[in-house]
Amino acid sequence: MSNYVKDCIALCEKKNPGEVEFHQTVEEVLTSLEPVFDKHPEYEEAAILERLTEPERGITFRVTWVDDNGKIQVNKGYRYQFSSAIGPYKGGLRFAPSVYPGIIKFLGFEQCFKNSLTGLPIGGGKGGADFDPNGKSDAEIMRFCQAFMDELYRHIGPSTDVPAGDLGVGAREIGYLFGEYKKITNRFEGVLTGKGLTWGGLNGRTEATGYGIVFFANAMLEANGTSVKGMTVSISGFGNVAWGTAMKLNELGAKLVTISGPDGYIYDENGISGEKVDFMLQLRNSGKNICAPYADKFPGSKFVAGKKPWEVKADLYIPCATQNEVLIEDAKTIVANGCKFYCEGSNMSSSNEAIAYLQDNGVCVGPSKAANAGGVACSCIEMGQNAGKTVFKPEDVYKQLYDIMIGIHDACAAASKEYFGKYDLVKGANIAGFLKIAEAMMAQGIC
Ligand code: 2IT
Repeated sequence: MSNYVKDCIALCEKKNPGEVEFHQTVEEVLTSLEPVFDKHPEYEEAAILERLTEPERGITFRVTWVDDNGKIQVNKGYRYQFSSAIGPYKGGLRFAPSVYPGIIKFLGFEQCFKNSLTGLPIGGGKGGADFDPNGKSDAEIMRFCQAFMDELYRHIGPSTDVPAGDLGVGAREIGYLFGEYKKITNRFEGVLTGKGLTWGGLNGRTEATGYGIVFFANAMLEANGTSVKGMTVSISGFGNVAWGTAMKLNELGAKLVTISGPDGYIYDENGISGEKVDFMLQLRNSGKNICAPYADKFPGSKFVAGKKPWEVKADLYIPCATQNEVLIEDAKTIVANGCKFYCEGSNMSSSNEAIAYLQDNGVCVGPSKAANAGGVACSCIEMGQNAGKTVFKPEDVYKQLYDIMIGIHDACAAASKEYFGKYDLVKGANIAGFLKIAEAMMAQGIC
């Protein structure tokens, strides 16, 4: 490894002690950028990596709210604004008990490269809170969102920073956050994306992430002489990303046989399609975060408690739940199952060790920062729709989304060919995403 890359990884670890998820993505991205610094020594002189690994701004704030029992609750809120080199900060908000700076920084750092890959003018940021929405009443969710926005509003704006949803933040939360922003600022503007369709939201945004993942995975398969049509596919999760992925897989003629939750996974040999896919939304809205009820509702399927779906034989695996859901032992299972294709849906689905094992054993890997960029790409289209005070048609959005995902695939493939002389979408995504940001930083001087 070059000294510059090695030193920057070490520096980041030293400056952000204990934030292991952030270290993981920085190591993964920086390591693949090595040949770029051989070709562009000026980037090292301009301290591009030291700057990119340090958020431009990080906000930590107290969120105080009152629960249904009248008890005062205090949570930690965050917004890390990583890079505004190519556009206003853009990225979701995650509400989950596991949220701490290491999670928000990993997501924010990844978001910079993902957003760059879309080809659209959006910088990178991420935020959230260590708040657990599961089991909370609707009124509690609303009070929490209002209290969260009471601080966040002063740091965001349509040309400054535009948050959206992530785990634990869906249409309902975006609604409450938007209502509070509007009340405080007296401005109806595109400050959040993922809004409802009657108040500025974009047709197609809800399913965009999942659809985009399948478009990307299919482009990867086609580059290898095959396609998802007729394939048996195993995915994890049952939330928004898994749902959109399931719909598009079915539409393109694949057979989906698994979904999963923190409680275990569902195996349905008859295929998860039609009303079974709709049922995923009911599971998500139950506020229980479990998938087991699927097996009670649909005879012929089975629930496997406490296990991950990777033990089911499939032609293509798409993790759609959360970070690090595929570890080295899971990668070994996937290889042992004879699978040749793996595409990340959730952000940083796999450990660095798992990716290396899969690739070393001939599995073609699609990285999340490329594959799931369709969500944020449509968020940017939503920003444009709001700025233009107009409404875009679903068919126009789907067409743009498709073109963007194919463009991302081709850009990753071209970058890996140029710098490594092979088809490696993992390295290609990092390089293609990085080059655009680095060029913008160089043009904008030392800041
Ligand atoms: O991880 C992601 O790309 C998102 N959660 C969506 C971000 C966005 O701004 O739409």
